[in-house]
Amino acid sequence: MKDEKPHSLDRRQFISSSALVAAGLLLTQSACEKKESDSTVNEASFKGPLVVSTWAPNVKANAAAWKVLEAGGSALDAVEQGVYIPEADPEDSSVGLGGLPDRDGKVTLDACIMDHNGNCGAVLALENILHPISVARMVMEKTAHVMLAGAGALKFALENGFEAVDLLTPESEKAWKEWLEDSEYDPSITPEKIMQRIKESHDTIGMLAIDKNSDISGACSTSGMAFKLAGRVGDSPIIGAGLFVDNEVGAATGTGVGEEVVRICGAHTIVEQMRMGKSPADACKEAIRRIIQHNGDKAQRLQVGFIAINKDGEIGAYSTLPEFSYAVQQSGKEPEVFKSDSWFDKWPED
Ligand code: SD4
Repeated sequence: MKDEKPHSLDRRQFISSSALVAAGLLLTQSACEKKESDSTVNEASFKGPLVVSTWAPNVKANAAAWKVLEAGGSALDAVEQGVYIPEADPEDSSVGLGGLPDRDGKVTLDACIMDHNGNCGAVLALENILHPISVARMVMEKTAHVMLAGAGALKFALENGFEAVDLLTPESEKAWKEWLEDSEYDPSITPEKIMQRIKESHDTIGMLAIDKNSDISGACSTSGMAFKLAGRVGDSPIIGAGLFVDNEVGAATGTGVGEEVVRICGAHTIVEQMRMGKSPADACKEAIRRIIQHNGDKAQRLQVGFIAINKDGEIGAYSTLPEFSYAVQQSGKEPEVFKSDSWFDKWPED
């Protein structure tokens, strides 16, 4: 276990994003150039833009969000456009098209979005829609509700001009059929499996952005835990768990075993910790500490990672286990990728 004090931002492990791009965005140990870096913008009144996403491959998503922000667009538009990238990527087996299905072979998507006014919208267990994040935004903007689930969410999407598409790719179907052979479900992903997923460049996207007006928005999109029970919903579409934005304080989002995030109201906990004065990194660490406390030894096999930003443009992250990465883009800097500090120094051996 690491010392109680999380590393300050300038001691974070830095991964050159240009190296990642050159390596086809594969995050491997050898591609991880560890350098001293400080991507913090410590100004009294921080003016964006800034965008931060879970997982290294989402430098591509950040680039799409950055286009919107650079042109003076809103953080809300930026996070929606950014999240489109993994949602439409068939190679990303944790989000949108090509997402791994539930144990009945159905791809069911969870997504939510929240803006600087505290408006929010979410879809849960939505099938056959390429961009669940836009349906979540439409729930926010065009209904009196916050969440729509399952068949109702699909009906709403189709009635509002979204097209039905088949999201199960041949690769995901193959993976599901292989899984059916022994049908074991273990949310405590083994190191090999998570390394494989990282190498294959995918996992749930949580994205936070600050625009030129200093307004914050966030979005989160996932196909959820692979081979989950039909109807299972994780943290990602739950406002306060997978995502929370408070324009006075900051925002947080996460990835990993959603049940653990829901149990501690992860993103809201982090924002409230920042409100009480903690840095984003310390606030993320406090949320992780609660997960560790609930789970005892079992926590050593549960990956959860959080990212957070505050109103001053400070960025922080923390995870239960190593290998959680996040991507950052901000004014005057090249896109960057960092490895988060983690509670445990290594994955268990077996
Ligand atoms: C879930 N938090 O459905 C999501 C899964 C995830 O990377 O983040 N995978 O529980």
